[in-house]
Amino acid sequence: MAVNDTITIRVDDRIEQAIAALTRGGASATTAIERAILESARRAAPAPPNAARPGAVDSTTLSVQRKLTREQLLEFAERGYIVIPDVVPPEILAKANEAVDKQLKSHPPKDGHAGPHFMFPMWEEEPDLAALLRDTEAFTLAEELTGDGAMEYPWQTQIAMTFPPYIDDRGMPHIDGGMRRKADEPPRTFTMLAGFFLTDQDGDDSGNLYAWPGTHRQHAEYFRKVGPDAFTSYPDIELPEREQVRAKAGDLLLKHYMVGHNVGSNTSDSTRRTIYFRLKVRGHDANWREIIQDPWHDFTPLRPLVSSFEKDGEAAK
Ligand SMILES: O=C(O)CCC(=O)C(=O)O
Repeated sequence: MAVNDTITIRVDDRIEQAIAALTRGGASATTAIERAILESARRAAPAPPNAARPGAVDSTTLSVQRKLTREQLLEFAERGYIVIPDVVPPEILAKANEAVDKQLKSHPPKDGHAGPHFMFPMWEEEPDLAALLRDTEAFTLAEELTGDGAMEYPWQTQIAMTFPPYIDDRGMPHIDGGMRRKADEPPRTFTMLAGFFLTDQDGDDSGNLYAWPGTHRQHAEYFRKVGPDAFTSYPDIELPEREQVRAKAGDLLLKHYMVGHNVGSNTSDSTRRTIYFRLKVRGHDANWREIIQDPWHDFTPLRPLVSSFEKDGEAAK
């Protein structure tokens, strides 16, 4: 071929998607390739025996590539949230706690404060918090609910602390990002909340998130009835019994965006620490009206599973 000949290369869409998935979150190409090699080695590794807790892996090596079980997928679809044990290895957990200590120095609560204290560092500002999502299996597990390569890393982190003693007696959930919004502003919806527990919350009233299971489906049904623009206040639904989300430090919560939730009481003798990330499927924002009426809009892999409990119109489209 002569030097000046032109070669036309047609880049396959799938290659473009793979490159986008590898370099998302601003990773350099080298880091992305290293990550891909590690991930592929993890997938190939045989699973060691592990009898600690159901679904647990060896958290010191994280040598097993975990998959959500069919039961976990069904539980997420039906109840709207799951807790996956032992996702964060101890060294990543320790560094995340140090990052929270650092943030507390610059954003301390008032002396004697009791109750919730939230801080919202940017994703790039606290790499040791971003590592919870990026350097563990968490993001891959989350994408089992939405499809591989479907989501992007978030731009912000939430540090949620509850200083004891605190009793939350509101008795009501909320949905993030829409309540009390101005009608001409779009709500700040997202796909899924990923929560990392930095402290044990395996008993009651230790700052556990309150969740109202199944309300993602009830809310969607409500918005199908009254229209999505009614999302300026809490939907008028019959609430199920509230639950306290129980987990140990190092566990991961995956919660459907539309599940009603709230800050929980902390009558224990220690401060509760949880880190949240609000994850979105690419292109999510343009579709918020459809999304709040169809709980499976962003959750393509769940659609074939939901026929056992979906009602009229809730079906995958
Ligand atoms: O404190 C928590 O864990 C929940 C916080 C919350 O409800 C929110 O940020 O929307």
